[in-house]
Amino acid sequence: MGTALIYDEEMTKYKLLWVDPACKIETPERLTVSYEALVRNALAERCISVPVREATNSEILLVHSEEYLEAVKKTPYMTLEDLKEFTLQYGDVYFHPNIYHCAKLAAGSALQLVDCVMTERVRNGMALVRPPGHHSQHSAANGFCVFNNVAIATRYAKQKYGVKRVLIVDWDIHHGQGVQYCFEDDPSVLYFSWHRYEHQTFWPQLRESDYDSVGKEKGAGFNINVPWNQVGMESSDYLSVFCHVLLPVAYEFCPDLVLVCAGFDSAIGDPEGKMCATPEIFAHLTHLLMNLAGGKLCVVLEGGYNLTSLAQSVCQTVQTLLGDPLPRLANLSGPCRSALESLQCVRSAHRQYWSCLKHAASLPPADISTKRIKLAEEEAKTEVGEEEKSTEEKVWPEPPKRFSPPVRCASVLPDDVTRPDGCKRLGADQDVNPLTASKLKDDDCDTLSRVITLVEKMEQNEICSGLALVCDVTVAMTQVVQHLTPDPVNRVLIVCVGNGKVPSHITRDGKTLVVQINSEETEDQNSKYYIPVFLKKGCSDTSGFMHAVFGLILPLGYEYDPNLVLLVRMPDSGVCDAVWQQLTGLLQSFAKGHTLVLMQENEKAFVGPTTSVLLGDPAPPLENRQAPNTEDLNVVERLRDRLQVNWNLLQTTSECTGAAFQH
Ligand code: SS9
Ligand code: ZN
Repeated sequence: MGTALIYDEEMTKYKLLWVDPACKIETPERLTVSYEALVRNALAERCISVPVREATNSEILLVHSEEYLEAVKKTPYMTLEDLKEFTLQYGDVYFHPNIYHCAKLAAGSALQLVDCVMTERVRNGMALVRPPGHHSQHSAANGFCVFNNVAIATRYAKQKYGVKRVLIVDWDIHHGQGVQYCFEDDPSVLYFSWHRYEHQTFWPQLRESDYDSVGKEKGAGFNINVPWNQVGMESSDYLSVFCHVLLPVAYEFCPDLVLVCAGFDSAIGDPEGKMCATPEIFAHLTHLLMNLAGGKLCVVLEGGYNLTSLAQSVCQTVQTLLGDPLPRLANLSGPCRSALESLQCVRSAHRQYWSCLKHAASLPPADISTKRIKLAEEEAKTEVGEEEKSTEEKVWPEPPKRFSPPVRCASVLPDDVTRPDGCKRLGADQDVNPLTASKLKDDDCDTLSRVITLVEKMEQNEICSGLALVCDVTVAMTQVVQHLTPDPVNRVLIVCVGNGKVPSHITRDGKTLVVQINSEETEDQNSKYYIPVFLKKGCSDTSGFMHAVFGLILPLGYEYDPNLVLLVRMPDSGVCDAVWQQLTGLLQSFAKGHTLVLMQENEKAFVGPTTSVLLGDPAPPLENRQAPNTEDLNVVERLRDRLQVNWNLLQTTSECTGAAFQH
């Protein structure tokens, strides 16, 4: 199942015809540079090219009023003067004789994408469109947007395919207020947006873009706003919000379809956003959404006004949709103080709606709003100086080419286990380095030497990921760590699922990071590098387990930045298939996808589900939508409290005492 790419040159055929400094950044080149970069990087040819179509009147009317549609319909026949005047009734938008046609194609592109994904002709896809959509409203154009492409696609998916729950992730740097207004009272659509806000001083300067607009009536809790109150936010800030707000809530929501309002004005170099996250972050944001909704992910372009940054970000996104290994994100600093403040506010505003946030810190609302007003005043005073220093252009290195090893997944399996399709079996003789083999004197010698060979081939980038069935996972994990740790560049993240002792020469080597999810208490409780997560029902509790994945494993993994992930399935772990597959999929965020899965010989039944995920198939959705139990939530909370001094990405409040704050 492939990735759809929807693009048509026709959507480059309108532009600003008069002088308007607010609109001059929205140019036809935005689309041509994005598409040309996909062609140049041989990504376009790997996608399934899907033709555009016009959205019909009735499709546009799913979101917009008849009066508005009729008014826009007249624009192709207007004179320049009429167009200028028509434009004046709306904010930050321009009209052109061909924009109505393009707006119908942009909305139609989003619908084509939904059709392809829902009928399973493709797994996922991206639509490169102009004009964007997320600011446009029932009866108004706004912020370069004419029709609300993603909102129309959402209603269309619900109507045509009976989709029950849609998640909209708006990672554009502007608040998609048009999308918010459309679904404010609708609990079947979860709308998430982060946006430059600066205490309501940044466009569109709406009170309702703040964190306390959570949705209305039945839709309360289904609108999540993350205001950025400072510019210069980095990858760490974005990842914190994904780990500590969006992902836990999204998994609890359990969508049938995910749509992305994919604006890349949230990337470094953008003149509007003024943020500092490098284009590689979009590879990760995309990947983190790819295991929701069984992989049904439709990415629709919104903003992005630095042509270099835009093209690079589009490539990162599409390459991830295609399933290539992710780039490493080195030296993540942890979230800045202002980001933590926003995070804390959002989590506290939503704690009453989502059980995964039940234990989030609660702030007295009065206190927050006083702070908001006070900070807004300070902001206003410094505004002049701010404008002056921001004139220098940002520079950043071009994202390195993402390399796909010739073998995506290799296995070391006993002879009686059938090798899953697409997974290379590591042969006994020719592939094994004789030096390695001779070092091991064990009954399990042959298997273990093949495991080491697999690790070596991963180091040499000949193999991306691997799976081995061994007679003792603890022995195998020890061998792998001993093989790798002497080299100072190697950092191994071990994720242990289930009970059993991890040898202390691993947990105490001061280097290897071990996270173990278990139901038996272990003695070591105070180390930076050995993190036992004691859950009451152990790995068999889906919500508690996933809570630990988002709140601990993902942020720790990002900050640690391993070059190998060892995923160890302890005997009788009790973890269910879907949870195991989700974990396996999410761990591929790290170490360029170099994950080695170790399982006990008798767990043959899990070979198929594991390799399918290692080969890039999405994990099945977690249908069990029970609330995690209070004790487990507490355990994760306490661990975060203890560890956030060492690991900045675990922070969720700005009132932390121990850690040093960055930027
Ligand atoms: C110029 C103000 C431009 C409109 C931005 C619309 C972006 C749509 N400083 N405001 S993604
Ligand atoms: Zn934008």
